Amino acid sequence: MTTGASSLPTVRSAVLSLLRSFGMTTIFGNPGSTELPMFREFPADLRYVLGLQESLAVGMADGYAQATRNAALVNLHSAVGVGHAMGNIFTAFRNQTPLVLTAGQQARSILPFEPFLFSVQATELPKPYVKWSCEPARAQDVPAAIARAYYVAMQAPRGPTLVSIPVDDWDRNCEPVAARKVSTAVSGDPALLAEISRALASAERPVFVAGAAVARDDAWDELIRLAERHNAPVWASPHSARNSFPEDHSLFAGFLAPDREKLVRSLSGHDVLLVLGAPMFTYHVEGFGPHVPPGAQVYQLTDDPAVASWAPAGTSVVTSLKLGIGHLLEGEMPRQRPAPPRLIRPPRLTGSPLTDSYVVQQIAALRPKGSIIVEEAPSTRGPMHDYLPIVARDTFYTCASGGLGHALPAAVGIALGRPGERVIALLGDGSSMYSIQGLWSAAQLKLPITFVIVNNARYEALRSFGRHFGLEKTEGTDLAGIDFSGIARAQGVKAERVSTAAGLDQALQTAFALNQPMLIDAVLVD
Ligand SMILES: Cc1ncc(C[n+]2csc(CCOP(=O)(O)OP(=O)(O)O)c2C)c(N)n1
Ligand SMILES: [Mg+2]
Repeated sequence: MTTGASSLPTVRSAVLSLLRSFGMTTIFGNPGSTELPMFREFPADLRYVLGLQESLAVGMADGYAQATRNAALVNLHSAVGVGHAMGNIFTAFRNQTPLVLTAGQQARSILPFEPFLFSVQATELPKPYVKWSCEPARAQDVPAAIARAYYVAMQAPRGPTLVSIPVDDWDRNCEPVAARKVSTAVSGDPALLAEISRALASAERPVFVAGAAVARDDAWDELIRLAERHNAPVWASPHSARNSFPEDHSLFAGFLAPDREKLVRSLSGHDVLLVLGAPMFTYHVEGFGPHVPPGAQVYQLTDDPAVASWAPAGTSVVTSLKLGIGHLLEGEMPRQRPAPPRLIRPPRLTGSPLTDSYVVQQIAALRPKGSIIVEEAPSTRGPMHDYLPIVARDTFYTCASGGLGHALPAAVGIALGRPGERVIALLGDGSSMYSIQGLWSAAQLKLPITFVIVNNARYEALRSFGRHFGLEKTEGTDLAGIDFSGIARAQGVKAERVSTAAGLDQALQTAFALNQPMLIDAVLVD
């Protein structure tokens, strides 16, 4: 029964074999002394993707995990690495992206002496933005901790987990841990789902609001079928981080504002409101009065029990969206209803002067079919809704948190996760600077990403918020004097600065034909 220690695997080989079983063979990170033994004799079937700061490693892993619908592994360096990563850990938590984070810890025997790089409360540091964290009591327990971290990260609501690993653990021996099948889907209460089916069937004017969980759960086709069956307009939920319904579909109603009064106005006149895979609701500004149209029957399907618990109105069912919508598709057929009015799109622009609206209009016109937009250009989001409709499944990503510094590295991760597909990172000049060194990773990995900088030489979103709060002048919002082409070229990325419509069109065509990254610095008129 008992085998000699030498015939047992090392912690390292037990963890690597788990990673292979979980399909986590791409590892994102920024290494340090306390992690080096993790990758002694780094195996050829694994790939280490270097981020030039930990926030980049987490952002890339987030994009990769979302693109592949599997947890990604991120290797962080002790307390300082977790600290640098924290902004994008917060975003991954809000995005519900499954990540297994490992953080290096000093050797167990010197921990009483507060050594260099010691992480004092390693498991507390990333809370509350990890779902679970652990520093195993013994080296032998590290593989089981990694397995648990993976299963927890993958269970809805998905999100990051962290294992703190003392540096001397990797070369110890342990019992191997076998990967298991652990279910991640949750099937909602059939009686409640039947009640929603009946309410939908007898509604006069139902309306749907769709959020990111529809896309995360790959329920794109199911939602189209449900909307068509009920002739129900579909709104995108406020600040949705994914695309859940084709924006060129006759039933697409538009984007709900993250503002209570405006949102209720948009939904008024409907007798049944069904919120699918979104919180009810994400607000960005204070508002008052009812959260939902008075008198409407309100229902919500969500994969997140917390979101169900704080919804201000109606009946909430905790369920995987694919299963939940699938159930609703089996319900009674509704009565005949007239088609809702079609969304009216604004007229085409000429490009003189060069505005953010023209930039996104031309991206829409010239981009390869099926290309993926990764957005972090705050004041361009409105123009994007008007001029750059997202029409195919899984072709739009942004952060759900509001934290800048995510999209640039996420674009790198998405491009890695979806090889051969065109990725377009639409970035504000300010936003791009939070993680600009991700351009280096794109160049090294030769990824077909087009980075478009919407260069208005300012933090425009904050200027407009300043007006909302009645400020006469908003301090700290001027960004003049940044040479984005120079920054890109210095990191090995081809770049062009454009300030006319013709220059932009030409640069977009060049960039979309390239099988490597290119940055376009689109300088707008004031
Ligand atoms: C990490 C982080 N810091 C600060 C902010 C506040 N913030 C929101 S929008 C914005 C300006 C972004 O500027 P830019 O990318 O140039 O876009 P623009 O507003 O000009 O469209 C800032 C600083 C934030 N959201 N996240
Ligand atoms: Mg700007």
